[in-house]
Amino acid sequence: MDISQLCTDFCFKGDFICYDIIVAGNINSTYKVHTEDENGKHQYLLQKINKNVFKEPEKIMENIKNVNDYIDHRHKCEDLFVLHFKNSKQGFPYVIDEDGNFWRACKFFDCACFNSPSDLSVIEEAGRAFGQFQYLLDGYDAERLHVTIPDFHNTRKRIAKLEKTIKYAPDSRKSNALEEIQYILDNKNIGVKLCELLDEGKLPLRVTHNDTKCNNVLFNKDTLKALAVIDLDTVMPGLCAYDFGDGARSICSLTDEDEVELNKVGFDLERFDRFCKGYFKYLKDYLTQDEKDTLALSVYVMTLELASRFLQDYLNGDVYFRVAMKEHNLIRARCQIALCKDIKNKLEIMDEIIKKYL
Ligand code: GN1
Ligand code: MG
Repeated sequence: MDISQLCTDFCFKGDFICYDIIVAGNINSTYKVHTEDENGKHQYLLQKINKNVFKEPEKIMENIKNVNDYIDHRHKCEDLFVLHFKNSKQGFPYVIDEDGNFWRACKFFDCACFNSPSDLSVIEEAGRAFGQFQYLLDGYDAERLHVTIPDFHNTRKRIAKLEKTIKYAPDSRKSNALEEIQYILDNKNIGVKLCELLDEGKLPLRVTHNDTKCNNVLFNKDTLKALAVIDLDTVMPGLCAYDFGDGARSICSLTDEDEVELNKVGFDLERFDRFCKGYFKYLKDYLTQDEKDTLALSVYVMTLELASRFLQDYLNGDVYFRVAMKEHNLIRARCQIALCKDIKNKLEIMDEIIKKYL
């Protein structure tokens, strides 16, 4: 990894000084790069795209550019900006290094970012940002988007993939995960509900973000206002339920995604109330009744889907999500399953809260 060469390739101001690894995200690798020239110090963000996950990184960059331009030009808005990537010396929004890795770069913004915030105004802002992002993409022609990961939120296929993996997974891993496997199989009928409604033509396909984790919102460090929605790698045609459900899963969870002490894991209704307040600020008159009716359910479905993805990766030898400790994917799956159980008990109250804001 020749960071200094990448600085030249992306025409960063100044000479390369050093870099820090930014520990965020489970897929791509991110670095903060420091350079210096006669005018002072500069900071940039460099990111290596995970080619195992994104087979055609050029297509992601094309999607991001088009979506950013759409938001910029059609809907100039003051309270949400988009993050533009820099062009390389050759005029591409990426650089391919000598090992064939894809890199992208942008200016470094000194922002705040949260995994599981407890501050209710931060939660409302995170909801507002993702809801507004959805709203701003209204009218964007989904046909113009590359599908960067096919069937990304096809929960039925995700669970089918898990079932296939169970068949050939090593006994050493399978025996550690029997309860978790059972939970997902027992709840498969609920997991496939969004797929069924989509098949029946009841839900409109929209352009969605598809990875509405709390840490994909950047906040102003002082005011704690949401500034930008980032990580547009998975912007694709999708259901409104994907973004709402995954956002609530992540933002209203009492713990990080890999909490080991399962008694601490839970879904917080006070946070959910504020998340909804923010989320629906721009979407009140936009969603169809059928969409509205799926929202509480979507929180459960997206949590179950992620549990099955973590579990599948554990059984498959940890080849997709980056792991930082032994059995990390199993720990994550257990945590998401504990969250599922809590969400299931709260679905009716969640529906009431949703109705209050819609
Ligand atoms: C991955 O890398 P990150 O944290 O943005 C994953 C999401 C998961 C998430 C769970 C492309 O997102 O789908 O919800 O981990 N992204 C991809 O933490 O698979
Ligand atoms: Mg992501």
